Amino acid sequence: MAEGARELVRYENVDGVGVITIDNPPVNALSPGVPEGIVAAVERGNADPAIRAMVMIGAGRTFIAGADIRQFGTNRPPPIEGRRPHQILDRSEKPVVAAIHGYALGGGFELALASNYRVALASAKVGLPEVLIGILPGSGGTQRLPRLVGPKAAMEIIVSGRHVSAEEAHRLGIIDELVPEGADLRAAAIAFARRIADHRPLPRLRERDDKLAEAKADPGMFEAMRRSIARRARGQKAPYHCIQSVENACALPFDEGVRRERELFDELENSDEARALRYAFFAEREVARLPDIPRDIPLRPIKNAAIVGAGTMGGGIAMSFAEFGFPVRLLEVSQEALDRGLARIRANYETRVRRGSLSEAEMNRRLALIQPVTSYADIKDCDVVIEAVFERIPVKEEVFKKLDEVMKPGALLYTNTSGIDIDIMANATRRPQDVAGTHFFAPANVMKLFEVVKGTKSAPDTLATAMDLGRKIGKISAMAGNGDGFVANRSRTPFGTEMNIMIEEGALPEQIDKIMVDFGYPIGPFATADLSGLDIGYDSRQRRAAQDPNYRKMPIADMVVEMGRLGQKTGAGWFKYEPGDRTPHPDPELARLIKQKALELGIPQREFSDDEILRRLLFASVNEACRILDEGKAYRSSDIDVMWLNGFNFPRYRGGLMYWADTIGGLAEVYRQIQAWHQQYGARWAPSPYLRRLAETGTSFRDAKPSRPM
Ligand code: T1G
Repeated sequence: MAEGARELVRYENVDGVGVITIDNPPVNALSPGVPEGIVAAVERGNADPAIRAMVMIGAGRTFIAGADIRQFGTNRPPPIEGRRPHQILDRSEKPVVAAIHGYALGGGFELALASNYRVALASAKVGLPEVLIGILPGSGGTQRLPRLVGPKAAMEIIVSGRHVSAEEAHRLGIIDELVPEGADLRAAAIAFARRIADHRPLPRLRERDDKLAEAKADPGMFEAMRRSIARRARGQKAPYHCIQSVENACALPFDEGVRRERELFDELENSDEARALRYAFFAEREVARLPDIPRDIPLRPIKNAAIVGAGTMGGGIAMSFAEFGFPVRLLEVSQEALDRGLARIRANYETRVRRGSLSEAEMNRRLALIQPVTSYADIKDCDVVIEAVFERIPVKEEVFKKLDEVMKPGALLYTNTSGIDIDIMANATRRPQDVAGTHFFAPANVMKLFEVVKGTKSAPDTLATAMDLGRKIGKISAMAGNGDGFVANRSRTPFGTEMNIMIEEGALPEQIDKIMVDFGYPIGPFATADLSGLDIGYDSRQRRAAQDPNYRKMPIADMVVEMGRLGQKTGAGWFKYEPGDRTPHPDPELARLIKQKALELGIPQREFSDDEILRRLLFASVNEACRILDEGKAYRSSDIDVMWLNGFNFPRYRGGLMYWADTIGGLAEVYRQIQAWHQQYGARWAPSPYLRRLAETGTSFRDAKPSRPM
């Protein structure tokens, strides 16, 4: 090890137990030097006659979180077959105990599986999340886990990529001994190692085939799994390679299965989907970096919260806080509205309990954290309050005046507004520095995007605390500059404009929806509008038309609403719905009325190619995103991608709106097409100067530096 360089892998003899400590902050990833250190340490323990057993443990906050994802896509040297850590562990003559705290994920979990025993702290989690970054476990995980828990359970864990709690892993037989929270894991693992030091034969998963018999009894399990993931795995290869590799484990000798696993891995590492998913992974970490606020700025403590407004959004926000253990007071001045809000929350939980995705005990734990109140005096001591009342300026101003009178000094006053100028609420108080936007996306307890909006006077710690709060309630926080629609909704608005205009020009909702579902969206944009309710968009269009004489009306979209077709809630919107069934059905009667209206309006009708529809929708938003970046309302194009992935269900395996635009032949092509539509359609398609500059210099969004911080 170079002089002075920190030892990535330490080895020490603790009374005959060789303790191997991996020390590669922040998450003990298997970066270059770590696998080599592990191999050397295991071989050293085997060669040392004083050593009877070994313990492998992580320094810092976790075991090993997996291979170093940053190494993927680089032309790094291939592993030396036979000398890979999991293969050395397989050959160890002395028992190795993996001692797990924090996370054992990916390659880290695979090394634990290649160890003879596994002990874990009760709060630890294990998992094989490789599929989430477009690859598959490449160090024997698809061969060992099925031998430990059976192919069916293994496939579910590998194809979902989910984390498995130590308690569940212990039930499944993955963890041999649970170490109570707060106990000394290292000491417990050393004691365990002493107890089993002389047990022979050493348990090696490569030698266990009994659980694989499950596949003989149920050979259809692999096809069944392929069918069950078809919808959400559209366009992706990794989930299917995962299934194939588990199927290989049941059909091939162990070493052959490992060899095939490596081949399947090599096919995926540099696939478009793996590159895009790696990009998304790092973009969702980069988004937390605020260039103009110090990373170590002291945050305001938040031990409890208050929500003003028990409507759909207020209730969903309260559920987010309760899910992560925050006591939350839900304020509605009218008892009747409060009761309705609570009933909606309880109904939501009861549905999930019925479906088995939430235990009764967990539901009750969360309900106990939500305290309904009807007076502002009841929330005055809360550390943070989030206003979630009607999107009407006078109503919000009134709320913030009350909050200013009542809330303790230093309380954070956040608003969930989806587009009203934050400064209006801030200026209704004498403490604008404590005010910022915290914009949730419906349904608030489900969607991960948490848009933090900067008011002119928002203090840095007010903003930094909001970003941290989002993470603490399971969201992905992204900073947005103030302004109409902030960043996420503002970048999405042109998509909505173009979809409505293409309907006027002759496209049909079902045609546009199919193209976007084939592109990878879970449901199409018209079906999504039907789900949220068409009256919301209608009201907002009428408000804009009243404020702005140049606002382009959407006569056909308005016609649909004026016919009383509000979407699923009225059984018909852009599509028809059977009672109790959410499946959208094309409506020939509506198609006829649309055609008739378009003819009345004298709008020339024409056919559309799939590619034109896709580009009309997404290029419109790319152009608006460029305007946003040029105005300094977002720090990075990748932040906008994080918003589209977590706020609008943009298909993750395509990386994000801006990442996708980079990949379809360069921004010059995007710019050329937008210029053409500018000629054809006028002002709304005026190309952003930011886009023009990138196109002319051949710069991608990924390489572009933001025009200026917010
Ligand atoms: N490689 C490189 N950097 C990583 C990393 C990894 N595997 N995991 C985390 N980081 C960085 C991250 O970018 C951030 O950096 C910092 O660590 C803290 O992360 C052979 C091939 C472990 C649950 O997919 O899920 O093994 O921003 O903010 O919220 O079969 O990190 O500080 O500069 O996320 O506490 C499989 C990915 C790899 C796990 C912790 N493993 N990591 O969450 O911290 S493929 C994974 C996570 C593999 C084998 C295959 C999470 C976490 P920075 P963080 P966190």
